Amino acid sequence: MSAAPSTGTLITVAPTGAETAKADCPQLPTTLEDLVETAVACEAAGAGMVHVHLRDADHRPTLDAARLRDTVQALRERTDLVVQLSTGGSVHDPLDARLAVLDAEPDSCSLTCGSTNFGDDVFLNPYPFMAQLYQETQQREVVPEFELFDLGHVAALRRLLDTFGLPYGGAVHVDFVTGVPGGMPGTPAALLAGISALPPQVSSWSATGIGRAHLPIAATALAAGGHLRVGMEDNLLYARGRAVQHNAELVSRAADLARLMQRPPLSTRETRSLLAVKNRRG
Ligand code: KMH
Ligand code: ZN
Repeated sequence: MSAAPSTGTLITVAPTGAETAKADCPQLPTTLEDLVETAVACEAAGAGMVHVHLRDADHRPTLDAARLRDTVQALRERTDLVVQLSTGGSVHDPLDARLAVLDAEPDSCSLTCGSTNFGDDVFLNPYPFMAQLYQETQQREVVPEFELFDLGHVAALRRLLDTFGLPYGGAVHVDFVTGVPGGMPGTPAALLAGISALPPQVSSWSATGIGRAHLPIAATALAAGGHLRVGMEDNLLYARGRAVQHNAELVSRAADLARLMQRPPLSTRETRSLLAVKNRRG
């Protein structure tokens, strides 16, 4: 394993995602007001970073440039969270619109390290797209979070780092997204295989499990020295038969688990230092 186990836990909240319809889940935060309220509550509950997907006025996924900018600004004004914009968007978003997300000048952005079958769809990430996105993050001083949905993505991450060097800031943070139908399974064994394949440049890693993999993957990540991503992008059930009512519930539970494991949540200041994000707050 390349990354040294951390004494604290970065908790990333992914509150919305692009897959769940508002009609199916009225408590999903889809407006700017919802998102800011969610971010404030999740920061208070122990989150250090927010992974953001936007919705339009009809609650559908959007990469609208003005909305992205307004959202980054609002989250910076109302929270101290590291603001990470998704460049994955939805499976229907074109690659050029996904690259343009960086125009909103987030602290961090996601960068998925390969294509994945995604239910009945394909989440497309050809290597030239990844390479261009990565180099743009370096030029624009945005810290990428490398998203790994499959073991092959770990090999592509190694290729990116060996070819283009370290990200802006010098830290390499990756996030295992396990349990997507078509990606690596949401099992401890699969996560541990991914961790053991990480290239030596990786300085920290987190993990999330989709749906019922959420808790087992969180427990495994904590036990193995990693960080956590939670949120309604990944999991809509708090327990069997009990829907998540607010993302802060998932963050609170993750924070409790982290404290129980003697690895309390990192503050936003510690999170910025771990990820080596640029200070864009003046
Ligand atoms: N919505 C998925 C197709 C990311 O945010 O970068 C892609 C995704 C990954 O959620
Ligand atoms: Zn996402």
